[in-house]
Amino acid sequence: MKLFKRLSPIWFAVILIWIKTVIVSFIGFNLHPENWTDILFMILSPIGAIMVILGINIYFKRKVKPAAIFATMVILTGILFGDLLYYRFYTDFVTVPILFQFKNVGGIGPSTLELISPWDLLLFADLAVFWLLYIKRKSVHEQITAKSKGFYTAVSVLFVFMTIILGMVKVPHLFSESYNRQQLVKHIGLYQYHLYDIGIAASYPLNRAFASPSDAEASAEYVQSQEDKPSDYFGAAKGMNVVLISMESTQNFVINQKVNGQEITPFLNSLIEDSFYFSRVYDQTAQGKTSDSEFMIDTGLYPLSSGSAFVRKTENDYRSLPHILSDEKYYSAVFHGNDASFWNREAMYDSLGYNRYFSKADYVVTEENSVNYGIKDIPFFQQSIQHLEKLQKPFYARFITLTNHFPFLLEEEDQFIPEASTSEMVVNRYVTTVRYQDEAIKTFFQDLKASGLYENTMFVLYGDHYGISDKYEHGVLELLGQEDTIVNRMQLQSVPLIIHVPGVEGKTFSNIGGEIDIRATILHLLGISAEDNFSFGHNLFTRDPHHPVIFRDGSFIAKDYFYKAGKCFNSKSEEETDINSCEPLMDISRKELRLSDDIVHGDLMRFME
Ligand code: GP9
Ligand code: MN
Repeated sequence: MKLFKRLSPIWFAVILIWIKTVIVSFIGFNLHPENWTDILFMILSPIGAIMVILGINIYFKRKVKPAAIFATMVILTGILFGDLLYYRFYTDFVTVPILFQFKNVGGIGPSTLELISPWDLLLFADLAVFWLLYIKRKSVHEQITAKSKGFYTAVSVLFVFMTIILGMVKVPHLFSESYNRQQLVKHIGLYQYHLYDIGIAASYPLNRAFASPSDAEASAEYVQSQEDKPSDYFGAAKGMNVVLISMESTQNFVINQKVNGQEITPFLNSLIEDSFYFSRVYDQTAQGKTSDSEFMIDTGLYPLSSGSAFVRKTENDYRSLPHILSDEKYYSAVFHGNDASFWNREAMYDSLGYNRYFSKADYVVTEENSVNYGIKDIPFFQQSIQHLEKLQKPFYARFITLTNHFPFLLEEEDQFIPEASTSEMVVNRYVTTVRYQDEAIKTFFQDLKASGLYENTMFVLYGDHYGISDKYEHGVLELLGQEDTIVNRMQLQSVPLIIHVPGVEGKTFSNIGGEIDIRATILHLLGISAEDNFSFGHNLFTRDPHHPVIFRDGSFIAKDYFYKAGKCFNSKSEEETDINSCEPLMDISRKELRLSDDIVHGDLMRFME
C-alpha cells in the first residue's frame, strides 16, 4: 500500500486517464469489439502506454510534482480529443504524415465546430478533479523512493509487453497489417499506437537507404505472374488523344438516380448509353484523397497507408502513364483550377513526367466565378478549351473538377435541381453540386465537339473518391431507400467509371474492379502492351473477378467473398462466414499492399528498367 501512497498523484492520474480512454474507445471509436477477448483488450491495452508517458514525471525525479503530472494529463487529453474529432470526420486515426499535410486535408476546416459536442466537456472533468485534489490543495510533494519508482516502472513495462505479446498472439499479422489502424488501436491501445506510428515514420528514410535491386525483383515476379487475358478491345482507341475527367467526390449511387423526379446526372446517364460503363469500380484511395486517385491511375501502385505519396514521395523514380505515353509521342498535361502547390502537385507532376500543369495561375479566377475551393467547374472547363486546343497531339490530359467538394456549397443561380429532402443536409446539398458538375461536363463535351477535338479523343471519366463520409452516409441510405447493412455501405464505396470512345458501341460491365485498374484499362484500349509496364492493376475487360479489389486498410471485395472490419462475408448470401474462407484472399491483399509499399518506400522503380 505504501508503494502506491508515495506516488498517489501519478497512480491517480493513470486511473483517470485510463478510464477516460476506455470510455472514449467504446463510445467514440467504432472498434467493433466482437467478443469478450476484444473487450478485454480494449480495456487493458491503454494502461501500459499511459503509465510510461505519465512516468516521465518520476523516472528522473526525486519528488512527485502534481503540476507536471497535470500538464501531462492535459497533453494526453488533448491527444484523445484530437483523435476523437479526427475520427468523427474520417473514421480513422491520425498518423504522423497526415500532420504534415493538414493544409491539404480538405473539409475538416469549415466543419470542425460541427464535430464538437457539448458532451465533450466531460473529457476534461477529470482534469478538474485532479486539480482540486492535488494542486489547489497544495498537497505535500512526496519524496520518490527507489522502491516505489521500481514498482511503478515494473508494472508499466509489464503492461506494455503484455499488450504487445497478447496482441500478436491474437492477431499474428497485427504489425505487418499496421495499415489496419482500427485493428492496431483495438489491440495495443491508442497511445501505444501513436508511439508505434512515430517510430515507423522515423524509420522510413532507412527503407530507401537499404533497398537493393533484388527487392524490386520480388514485385516484378509477382506482377508478371498475374498476366491479363487478351480482349477484343485491345487497341480500340489506338493513337487517340486521351482526356481524363476526375469527378470530385462523385459516388456511383448518383448515376441513374432521381431526386424528386429529376435526374442527378442527366448528361452522364446519356453518355453511358454510348460508353463502356463500369458499374462496380471501387474507391481505393486513402488519406491522400484526390491525389491518391491520381497516383493510382498514373503509377498503377497502391496509395500509401498514411499521408499522400504526392506529398511524401516526390523524389522517387516512377514509370507513370505520362512516361509510357511519351514513348508513343504523347504530350501530357493536367488542368486544375486550384493552387499549383495543393497536394504538392507541381512537384509531383514533374516526377510523374507531365509536360505542363495548368493550375490556378492559368485561369481567370474571380470571386464571382468561384465557390468553396476555387473556380467553378463550368468556367473551369470553358477556360480550359483554349489551352487544350493548343496542345501538341496526341495528348493525354487530365481535368480535375472541384465544385462538388465537401461541404458542397453552391449559389442558388447554379442549382439545376432543388436540394434533396433527407434528414442529412450534407446529402441534400450534395445532389445539387453533383448536378452542377454534370452540367459542366456537358458543356465541356459541347465545346469539344465545336472545336473538332471530340472525334479523335477517348474520354475516361471517374469519381475520384467518396463524397459522403461514414458520418453522413445514413442520409444516402435514406435517399436510396436502403437499409443500413454492411453490404449497402460497402456498395456506396463504388465510384463511376465511364470510358467513351467515339464511334465505339457502349456496353455496361458489372464485374468488380478498382481505381488501380484504370491505368491498365487505358493502356489496353490504346493498344499498349502491359508487359513492360509494371502495375498492380488489370484491364477491366478481362479482370479475374476472383481477384480481390483491395482497399488500403486491408479489406477487400472479390466475387465469392468480401472482408470488412475483420469479418469475412459470403458475397452472394451477404452473410458472415468462417474467416478461413477469406484467408487465401487476405494473403493476396497483404502481399500486394506490402510489395507496393516496398516499392514506394524503397524507391524501387529506380532499379526497374
Ligand atoms: C483540391 C482537390 C480536392 O485541389 O484536389 O482535394 P481533395 O480534398 O478531394 O483531396
Ligand atoms: Mn477529391
